[in-house]
Amino acid sequence: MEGVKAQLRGHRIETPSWAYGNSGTRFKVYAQAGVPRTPQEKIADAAKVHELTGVAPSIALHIPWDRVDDYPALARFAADHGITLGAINPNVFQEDDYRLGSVCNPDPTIRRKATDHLLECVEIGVQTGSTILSLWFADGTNYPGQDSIRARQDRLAEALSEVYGQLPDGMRMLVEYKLFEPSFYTMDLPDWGTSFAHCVNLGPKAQVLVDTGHHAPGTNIEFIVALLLRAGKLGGFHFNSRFYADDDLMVGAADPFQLFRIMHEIAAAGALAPEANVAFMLDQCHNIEPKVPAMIRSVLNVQEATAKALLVDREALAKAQAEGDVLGANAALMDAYNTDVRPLLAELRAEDGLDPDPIGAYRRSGYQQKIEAERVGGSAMGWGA
Ligand code: RM4
Ligand code: MN
Ligand code: MN
Repeated sequence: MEGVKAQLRGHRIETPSWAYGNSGTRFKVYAQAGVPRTPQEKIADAAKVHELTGVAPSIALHIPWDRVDDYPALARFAADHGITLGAINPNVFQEDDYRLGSVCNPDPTIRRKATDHLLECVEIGVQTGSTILSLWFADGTNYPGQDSIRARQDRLAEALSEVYGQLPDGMRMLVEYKLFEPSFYTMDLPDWGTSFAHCVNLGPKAQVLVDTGHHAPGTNIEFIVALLLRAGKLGGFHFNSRFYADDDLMVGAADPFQLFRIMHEIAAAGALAPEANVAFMLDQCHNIEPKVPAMIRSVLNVQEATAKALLVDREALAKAQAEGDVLGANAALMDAYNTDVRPLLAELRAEDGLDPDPIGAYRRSGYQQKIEAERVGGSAMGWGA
C-alpha cells in the first residue's frame, strides 16, 4: 500500500484557466457570482484547488484569454500562490479571419497570421517557464469540395514544422484532435491517427494529446492510449466527460469506468510518474455548477480512478492472462475497480496534512463567500474573453 500511496503522491493534474470563467452553450452563458475577472484571479482559484487536493500544482493558460503584459510577473504571482503556469494553449479559432481555417486556410496571409500566433505562444511559454505548447485547431470544411483535403494537410504540416523548429529545449508540442465541430464535413485533425502521423513526421518533441471528449461515441479510448504509449507518442490528456459530443462535463461523471480503464493502461505502462512526461490536464466547462468545487470534484475523480488502477493485482492479472483465464483476468480488473478507494485517499491526505474531505473543506473555508464579496465590478472572464 505504501507503493500505491507514493505513486498517488507523485501524480500531477493540471487545471485549465478557462474552466474558472463563465461558460455555457451556444444558447446561453450563465454568469456566476465570484467568477475571476483577471488571469490572476483564475490563478488564485487554481491555487485553492491545489491547496485542498495537493495534486493540482499547475494551471494551463489560453492566449489571448489570459494575455498579460508581463508573463514572468504572472509566473511569479503563481509561484507566490504555490502553483506554476502550465501548458500554453494558442487560440486560432475566434477571429473573423479564421472563418475558413487558421493554419490550413487557403489564404497564405491568414496562415501566416495564425502561425505567428503559435510562435508568439512559444515565446510566452519561454517567459512563463511552460514546457508544453498545446495545439488545437478548429480548422476543417463544412461542404464536400469546399477545399482540397490534401492541400490542407500540406498547409498544416508546413505550419507545424515551422513552429516545431522554434521549440526551445525542454518544450514539447502536443497536437490535439477532434472528430467534428466546429467543422462538420472534415476536420483537418479529426483523429489520433492523423495527429500521430504529423507528430511522427515532426520528431520527438511532438506528441499526441487525447481529449477524452473528442471521439465518436463508443470509441475505445484506452486502446488509443495503449497504442500511443507503446510508440512513445502519448503527450497527455485533456480530461472531461461526455454523454453526446464535446460536452466538457466533469471528468469521471459520465463514465467513471472508462476513466479507470484509461488509468489502468497508464499505470500498467508505468506512465504515471512525472518522468514519463504524460501531462494529465483537465479541459472542462462548468456551465451550471459552481466552478471551484467542480474542479476539486474533477481532480478527486481522476485521483480515485488512478488509485483503483494502482490497486490492480498485476501479478494475478498477468498469470490469468498467460493461462488464458478470461474470467480470472477480467475479475482482477473488476476487483480493483469495485474497491472503495475513498478511505485510502482520505488517509493519504490526512498523512500529508490535508483535510481528508477537500469538498467539505472548501465549503467550510469561506472561499466562495470571499470571492463573491470581493469580485464585484469589472467584467467577469468568460467564454470568448
Ligand atoms: C476545444 C479543445 C481545446 C480547448 C478549446 C477551448 O474543443 O478541446 O483543447 O482549448 O476547446
Ligand atoms: Mn481539449
Ligand atoms: Mn473540446
